[in-house]
Amino acid sequence: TQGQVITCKAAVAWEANKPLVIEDVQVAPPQAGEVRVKILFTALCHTDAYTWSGKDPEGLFPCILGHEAAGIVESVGEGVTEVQPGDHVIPCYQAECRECKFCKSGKTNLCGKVRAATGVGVMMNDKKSRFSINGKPIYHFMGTSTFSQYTVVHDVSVAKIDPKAPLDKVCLLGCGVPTGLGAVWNTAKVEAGSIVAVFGLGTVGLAVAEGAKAAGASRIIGIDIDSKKFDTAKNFGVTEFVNPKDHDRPIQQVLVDLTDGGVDYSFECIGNVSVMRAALECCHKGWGTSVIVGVAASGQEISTRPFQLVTGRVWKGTAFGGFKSRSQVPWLVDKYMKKEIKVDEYITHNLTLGEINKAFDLMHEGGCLRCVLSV
Ligand code: NAD
Ligand code: AHE
Ligand code: ZN
Repeated sequence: TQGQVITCKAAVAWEANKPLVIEDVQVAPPQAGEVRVKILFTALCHTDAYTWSGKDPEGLFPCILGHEAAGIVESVGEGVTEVQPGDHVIPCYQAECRECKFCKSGKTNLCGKVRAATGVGVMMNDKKSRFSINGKPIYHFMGTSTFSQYTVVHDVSVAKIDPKAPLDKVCLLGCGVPTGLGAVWNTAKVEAGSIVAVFGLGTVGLAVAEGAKAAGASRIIGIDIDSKKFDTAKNFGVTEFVNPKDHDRPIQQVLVDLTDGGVDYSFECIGNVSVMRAALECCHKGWGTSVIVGVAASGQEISTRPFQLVTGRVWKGTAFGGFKSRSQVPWLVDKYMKKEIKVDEYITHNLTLGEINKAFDLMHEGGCLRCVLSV
């Protein structure tokens, strides 16, 4: 297949909110600096649903969504040195080139090398897509497009992992779990003894709880409007549960009272701008830090009284938990293999690519954390 166009099945999002359609898609060979990957397993993340909904200003249609996956390198383009056919890999929507201003800064995991292309659904080389259906181009998504049996990614956007790792599990290390763990370990740098509040107990919020427990947090308060979430959340380290629906006061006041003045760290893992405000305002005066993890729709804005910041609260955000993708995803895989982090526990459903619309429906059900599709 090397050097040839591959025709394979992919789930195409033709239009916002219209069911995805399994199509025969032509996948062009990788060009210089590109890698063609056979995707074996992909999970769905809330961000896929967000872009599909049409609320993502970077959402382009028709496209192939998907960014939490694992597979095997099929072929590589000219000049690719770090992976070769047969390598087991995890695509990384947050690239790491190790050469750009961002990578060299040591201050961020964001990478500037291919971001301009991935934001407009094409590859960097020729600003074109490698996907087409009978000659009609189909856009890439997040530089990953994993809802396809084959995809083409930039070489800076692929992490080579231990071939012994089960791909049907470690696909989750492409997004949600690292995001939550890293928000705690890299972005907030939670210290032992801290009081932590987690808003939203989906996969990302539960991974925050897991990370906070590992960091030695003394209290981990989980906040969700779905009380059924608490039972599961306990297994990930949540020690107390608050449902905003059980209170008639603003949730930030409830939390400030529960914690003698506020929490040390809070994390918004929903994508709701009014919850982002509450998450900031439930922080302790003088030092409380709030991390925005959730992705909010186009046009949404955050607000608070500047006095909240003047009096020492800190507002931060995180992308992929601040992890440097190519360097640290393999390390996360190793941690999973050593049973130092959970992954299996976040997988509540297993379906096939052909059942992807059912998988999107499941995301709106309380009982679903991650659904892994065999591709
Ligand atoms: P999810 O839908 O599984 O979880 C969201 C949880 O929030 C659910 O349990 C839901 O009941 C709860 N919730 C909804 N409204 C609420 C409210 N008003 N108050 C309290 N709880 C509420 O989603 P997920 O896959 O865990 O992703 C969470 C968010 O993180 C999404 O916005 C996603 O786009 C974003 N995300 C960001 C990054 C990043 O790098 N920054 C990475 C992955 C995901
Ligand atoms: N196109 C979206 C951006 C959404 C966003 O913030 N994405 C996160 C990852 S979410 C993974 O589930 C991210 O990494 N952002 C940094 C980046 O470079 O995109 C919008 O709303 O405009
Ligand atoms: Zn994601």
